[in-house]
Amino acid sequence: MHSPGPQTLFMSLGKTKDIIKHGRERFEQAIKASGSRLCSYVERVAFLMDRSKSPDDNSEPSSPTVNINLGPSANPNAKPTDFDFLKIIGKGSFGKVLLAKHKSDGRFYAVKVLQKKSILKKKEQNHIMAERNVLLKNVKHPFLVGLHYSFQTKEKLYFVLDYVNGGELFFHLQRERCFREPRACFYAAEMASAVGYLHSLNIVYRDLKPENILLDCQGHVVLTDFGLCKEGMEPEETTSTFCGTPEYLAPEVLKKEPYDRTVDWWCLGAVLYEMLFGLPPFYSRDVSQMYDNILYKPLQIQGTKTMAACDILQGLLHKDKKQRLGAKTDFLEIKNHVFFSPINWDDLYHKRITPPFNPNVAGPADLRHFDPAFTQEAVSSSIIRTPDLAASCSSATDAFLGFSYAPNEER
Ligand code: ISQ
Repeated sequence: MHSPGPQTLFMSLGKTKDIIKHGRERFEQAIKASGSRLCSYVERVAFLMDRSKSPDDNSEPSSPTVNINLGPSANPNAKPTDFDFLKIIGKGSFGKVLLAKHKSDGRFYAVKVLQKKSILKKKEQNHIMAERNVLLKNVKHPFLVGLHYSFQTKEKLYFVLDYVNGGELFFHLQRERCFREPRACFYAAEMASAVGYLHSLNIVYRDLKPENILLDCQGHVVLTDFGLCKEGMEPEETTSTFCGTPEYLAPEVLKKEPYDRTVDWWCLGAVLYEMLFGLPPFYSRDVSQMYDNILYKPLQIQGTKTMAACDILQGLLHKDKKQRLGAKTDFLEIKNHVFFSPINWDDLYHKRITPPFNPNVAGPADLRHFDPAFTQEAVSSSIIRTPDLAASCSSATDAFLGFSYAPNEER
């Protein structure tokens, strides 16, 4: 079955040149500088927590023994030892994404592992877990990463996701500096299709940002990290709790004003701008200047872009969310914009449009598009023996190909 995946904290390759050095660090600095309240992933997951104790729980009160309602994706029979964990392919403060091979079916998966402890430590929100929970919705779309199933141990959550190995979109962008309009149009259309679908389920994605946009082996877009999006927002509804990530901050988010689904159209504009120009809109090396630019500086569009491209960027990156493209009829407005006139949306949805770029991956185990920092780290450092993993490790020591064990570290 397919439903949304959890947040991805997945870094891209080669963010070394200044022109492309616009990743997480500078935005994190930006956030610190601004004092904005970032509702972290921790908080976003916390609403899934059920404070009831596990039947087998006899540990200290602070132990992460809560059960989490994983919805229909929960597979009560699954366990970590079902997998051979091969490589780290993504990493964030709350967990890692591992390339894993299922021992029985021999297939490769991306398994996202989250520490319950780190989730609980930060903030607990006793939100009601009901149908409004994203994980309880049957979310399935060609450009959203598929969740096969999920399971939990005492300490961790595991999300068994499609393994997508065409690399991050922005890894390819960084190599090429910018994309021509038809290519940018194709990717933006696939993203818009996915975002429009989420909106139709009253899910606001919020996290459309470089590291969440992958390409599959054919070159189609796959968005990750939408499993814990802000959901249940009716069209007129807003929230003032910023739970986004610091890239592509919309003005209303920066100002800590209520935001709604139009925040996703701002983010789409930011991604499109970066695909066309090689840098995010309003970029400045000086973080506070960049903040100022987002809030007050008119969008500047230089170079030889078409009128259609200029117009859609102006529309999506409108500082006033009420006047932003998509504010009235949501995806329909985006779909009908002249920039997307080359797109047959039905063909797009059914993947009948040949992607403009083929990532040329040899097979499911081909890691060429993943950041060597992760894949090498897997070899050099990072296996941790927590109770959850001890069984997995002891039963299949050489299953962790390329891993060396470092007791007392976390995986
Ligand atoms: C699927 N394939 C590769 C990398 C991934 C990162 C996060 C979530 C899913 C993924």
